[in-house]
Amino acid sequence: MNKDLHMMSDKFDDDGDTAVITDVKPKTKRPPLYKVMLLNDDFTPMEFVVMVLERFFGKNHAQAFEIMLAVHEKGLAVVGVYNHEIAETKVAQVMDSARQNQHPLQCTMEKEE
Ligand code: TYC
Repeated sequence: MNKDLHMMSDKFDDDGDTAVITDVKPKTKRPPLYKVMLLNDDFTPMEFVVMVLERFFGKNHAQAFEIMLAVHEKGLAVVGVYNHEIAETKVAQVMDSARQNQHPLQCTMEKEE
């Protein structure tokens, strides 16, 4: 009998003329995470940056002051790591608040490697 008549597919073909993929990647992938960063400038008041860190990033006053000083001294700092939607919301909250108060404070996000 011709074997091709009862073979379901090449997947079950054992005659050595076809390849079968056995090295399969695990399929679950964690969603990418994004670093949210504050940038230093010469004009935004220190106390405004501290307020932003308390209000939008859940920092207590001491943590907020420490992060604000790190940004002031180093030029920028990561203030939190979130999924894409939450990171976008944080950036928008900071940028809206800065604009409403006429401060040039900048907040950006960057995909984590
Ligand atoms: N450099 C500002 C000042 O001296 C303070 C500041 C800190 C501004 C952090 C922005 O992200 C910032 N008033």
